[in-house]
Amino acid sequence: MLPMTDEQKFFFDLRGWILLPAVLTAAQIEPLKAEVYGGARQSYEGKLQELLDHPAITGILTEILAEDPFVQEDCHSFRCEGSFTTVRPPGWEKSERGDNGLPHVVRPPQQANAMRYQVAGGRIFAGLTRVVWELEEVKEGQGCTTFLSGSHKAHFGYGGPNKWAPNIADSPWEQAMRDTMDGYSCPPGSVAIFTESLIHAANDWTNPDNPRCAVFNAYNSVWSQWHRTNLSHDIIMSMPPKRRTLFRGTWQLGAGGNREYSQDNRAL
Ligand SMILES: O=C(O)CCC(=O)C(=O)O
Ligand SMILES: [Fe+2]
Repeated sequence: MLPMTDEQKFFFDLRGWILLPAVLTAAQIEPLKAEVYGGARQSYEGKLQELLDHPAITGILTEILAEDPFVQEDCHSFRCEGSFTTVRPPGWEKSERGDNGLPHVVRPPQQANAMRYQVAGGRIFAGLTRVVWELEEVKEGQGCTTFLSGSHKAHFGYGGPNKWAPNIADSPWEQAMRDTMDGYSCPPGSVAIFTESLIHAANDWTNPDNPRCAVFNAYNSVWSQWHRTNLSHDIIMSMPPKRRTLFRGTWQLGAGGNREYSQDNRAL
C-alpha cells in the first residue's frame, strides 16, 4: 500500500480530485479491457476485482476515508459500495445517461450531510469517493468526466431555485460553471479519484481514435452508506478474505470492532 503523498493531499484538498497517470502497464490493462468489452457490468468479478483494492489506491482511500485507530492489516479501513463499467464509442452522447450530463454532486456541500467533504485536525475525510479507472487513452475536451475544481468546498448555492438540489439545474450560471470545469488527458491505465461532493459531469465522447472504456468504483467510510449494495454473497466469497471486508456491514461498535465479512455481516 502506497501512502498518499503530501502533494496528492494538497491538490485533492484544493481541487477535489487528483489523477494518477499510468498506474497499470499495457500487459495489465489488456485482460481488464477484454472483460469490460466482453460485457462485464461491474468490477466485482474476474481480474477486474483486483482494481477494487489495488495498492495504488488503498493508501489514498485509507488517508481520506479512515481514522488511524481503524486501520488494520486484516481488513480494509473503508468500504466499497458500488461499481459500474462504461464503454462509450466515438459519437456516444451524454443524453444516453439519465442525467443528460447535468453537473451534479451526491448532496450539496453547502449544507451539512454525512457524505460531505471535510477537513479537521489536519485530516481529510472525503465522504462518498469515486475512483475511475481509464482503460483507454483519454484526451481532455473529448469526453472525460469533468470537474468544477474547488466546488466540494462551496459555501454558496449554485444559483438554482432549490438549495437541496444535488445538481446545477436551472441555474442562470450553468454555462459559466460548465466553462470553468476541468478535465484531464491520460494514457490507458490511469486513475482519477474525486469526492462526490465535487460538481462533476459526464460528457459526449467525441474522441475519434478510441472508445472510452472505464470502471467507476464508489467508496465510503466504514460507518456510512449511500448506494444499496448490488452484489451477491457468492461473488463476495470468491474474493480473498481481505477484499471481502470491503463489503462488510456498515457499523463499528463492539469488542474488536467490525473486521470480518460474513453472510450475516454484509452491507445490504
Ligand atoms: O460518466 C461520467 O463521466 C461521470 C460519472 C459520474 O457522474 C460519477 O462517477 O459519479
Ligand atoms: Fe456522478
